[in-house]
Amino acid sequence: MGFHYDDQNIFAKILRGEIPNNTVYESDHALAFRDLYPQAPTHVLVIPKGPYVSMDHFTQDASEAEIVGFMRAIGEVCKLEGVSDAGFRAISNAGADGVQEVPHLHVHILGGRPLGRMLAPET
Ligand code: DGP
Repeated sequence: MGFHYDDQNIFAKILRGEIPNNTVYESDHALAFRDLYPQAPTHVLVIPKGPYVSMDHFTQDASEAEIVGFMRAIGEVCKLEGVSDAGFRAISNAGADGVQEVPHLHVHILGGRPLGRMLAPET
């Protein structure tokens, strides 16, 4: 399967500075900012700066430097947000079944309260 990246997605616009964001952390390869609709006291989105749709796209096509930079950014965000002791959840939704809304890879870092079970029961 080929991956198609739409450079008009909202996170591409954030990366280009066309839309404001509440930045938590930035490096050469990653940007982390607060989710507009937080679902927990800590709800940060970590995105790579490159044009990758999803985790599978990124881990198949990104360079080692991009992958290392992105994963390190997740660690930095956990440290900055102080969630390591109590715990947190990292989620990356992909595609239709994953209910991904924004087609630029992002990892949600959620914490600051007990988060319940990983998945809601099937409805
Ligand atoms: P997902 O369903 O995994 O694709 O989650 C997309 C998240 O992006 C969702 O939690 C809401 C957030 N979001 C959507 N638009 C914006 C925006 O313009 N700014 C910020 N900071 N977050 C956004």
